[in-house]
Amino acid sequence: NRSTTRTVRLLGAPLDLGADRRGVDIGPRAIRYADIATELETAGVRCTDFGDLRVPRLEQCDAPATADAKYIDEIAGVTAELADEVADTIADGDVPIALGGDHATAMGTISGAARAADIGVLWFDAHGDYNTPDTSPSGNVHGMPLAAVTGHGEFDALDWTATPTVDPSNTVIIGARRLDDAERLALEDSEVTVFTMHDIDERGITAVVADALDIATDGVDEIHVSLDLDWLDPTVAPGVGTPVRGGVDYREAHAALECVANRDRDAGLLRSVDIVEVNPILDRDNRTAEVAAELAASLLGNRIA
Ligand code: 6HN
Ligand code: MN
Ligand code: MN
Ligand code: MN
Repeated sequence: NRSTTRTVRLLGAPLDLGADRRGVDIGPRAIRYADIATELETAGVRCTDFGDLRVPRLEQCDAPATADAKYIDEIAGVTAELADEVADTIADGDVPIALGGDHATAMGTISGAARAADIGVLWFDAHGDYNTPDTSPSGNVHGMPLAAVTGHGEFDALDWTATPTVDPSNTVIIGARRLDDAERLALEDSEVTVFTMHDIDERGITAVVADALDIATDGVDEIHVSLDLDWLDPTVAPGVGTPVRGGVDYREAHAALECVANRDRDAGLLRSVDIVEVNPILDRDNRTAEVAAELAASLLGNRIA
């Protein structure tokens, strides 16, 4: 059982080099304006804010050297810095929440979190993010982070992926409903577990998340939670760059993260979090950032409500 009051440290990662649609770099600011700090404090969690990492602006970057994995060198630099901040945060006994930014952010969070101990990963997403530079239809690195951190594919620019940071058998995707063809085949060949929206429709969200937790924690002590806001249905979270109809609704999202929180309350397993893909330019009245802030409280809160 973990001690009752934890401290969360917000790490802003205004990274937009991994995605095509502009605006996701404003995500950290929008989530702060949606008052994530107050949401967390209200849920019984202390909250500190490290501010934003420095991220090169797209306009200042040279044209991508490779169309296979655009801006991979710049992304490698940013995620390496984020990994250091995440590792420092954990060493201080706090829980890092990286505020993205596009989902390439997660490569930094996860590699930093995996430095001191083996971890499992829960990946809440409409997508698999399991492309590689060889399979990606877009060349956008935000479609590749889960491959990178599980040691699938060649990522020359990312030296920290020389050894896989997480074991694919402790890696679970929840809510998938749009996989690219090659990505789907690669996932079928891998030890990554994929729970689709169909699984959630058939079995219900809490049963699926209970299974996911069992798989992610099998043989490891702690987990990383990666929350892509496009996991939710676009009617609930419209401010995302790659929306896909048919996602979870607000109640399912809340229930899912509360399941994780309940298990965490018993076992103290939540090591790190990222909240990504909030794009305020595509949003309506900052709704998606508000959902992100509220779900952070569902995940980390000390109360059941
Ligand atoms: N995300 N599978 C598509 C691609 O370009 O690789 C979309 C990826 C979306 C990534 O939402 O984090
Ligand atoms: Mn994603
Ligand atoms: Mn996604
Ligand atoms: Mn509840």
